[in-house]
Amino acid sequence: MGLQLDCGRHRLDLSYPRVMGVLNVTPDSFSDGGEYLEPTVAIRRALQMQAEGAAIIDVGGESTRPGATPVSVDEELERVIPVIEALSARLDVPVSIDTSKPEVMRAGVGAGAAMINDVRALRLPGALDAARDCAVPVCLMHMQGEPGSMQQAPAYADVVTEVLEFLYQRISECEAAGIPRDRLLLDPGFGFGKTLTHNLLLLAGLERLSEPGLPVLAGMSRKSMIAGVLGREDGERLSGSVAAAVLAASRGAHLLRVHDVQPTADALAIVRAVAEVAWGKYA
Ligand code: YH5
Repeated sequence: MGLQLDCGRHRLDLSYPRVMGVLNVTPDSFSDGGEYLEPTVAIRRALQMQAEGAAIIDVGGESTRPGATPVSVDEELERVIPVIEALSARLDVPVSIDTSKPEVMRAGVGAGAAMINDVRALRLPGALDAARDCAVPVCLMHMQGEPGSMQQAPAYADVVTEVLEFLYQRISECEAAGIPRDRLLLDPGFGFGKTLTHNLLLLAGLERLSEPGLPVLAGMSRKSMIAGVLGREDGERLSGSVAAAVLAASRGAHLLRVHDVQPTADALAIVRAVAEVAWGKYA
């Protein structure tokens, strides 16, 4: 048995690449058009993603896209808590809460969330303590700058090394705050304070993110880096997103955060099958 992540009453088997399905409960998100504000609609979509092979559903109420408006604690709670309550009662797979706010972490885990996904890597005041008290796995993501301004002039001397150094720093802050290391996942934060070239360098060098020995999460689905390579800003990003997920999985990513679950799960089944024969499991 390979890597297993303990998520309360759930176990997440990360011994082969798995899909995290994105469920936005934001009215201002452009990929999903705010259609998931209604809990009944959110539940239907989450059940569909589960049936399509998602191993975990990521629920987020704060849009962190470039230029998105900040959301108050109360607004974020109103958006995500009813959805998390409904989903954790109905789904067979765990739910993660995509938030940076300590109050939302506590309420989300209280409502049944089995993982915290924080694009700010527990840097907001009180977030380390909240995550420690919640006692669920936490994904630490790298971001340069803040969502409002992060795409203005991203700069690195060596993007892979700097992202890795940031994540090592966050791991040690977590350990100092009493969060056990085996509860952490790492994410390079594609699109968060990075140019297209930075994003491609991170994907090319993703294997180095396994150096700390923690599970790696990658989220490139429908992002501008996909459109940037294709040279068409708007339009179809599915094939590009699936290709990026395959490349990340083949470089050791354990969890792929995606909007299009079925096609990604199919593509990852091929990665898994090839990896398993290459390990000599069936030779
Ligand atoms: C991530 O990478 N991303 S929210 C812009 C898009 C499309 C999608 C321009 N939360 C991540 O999905 N959590 C988000 O088109 C995340 N890793 C983790 N752990 C941004 C997003 C998106 C942005």
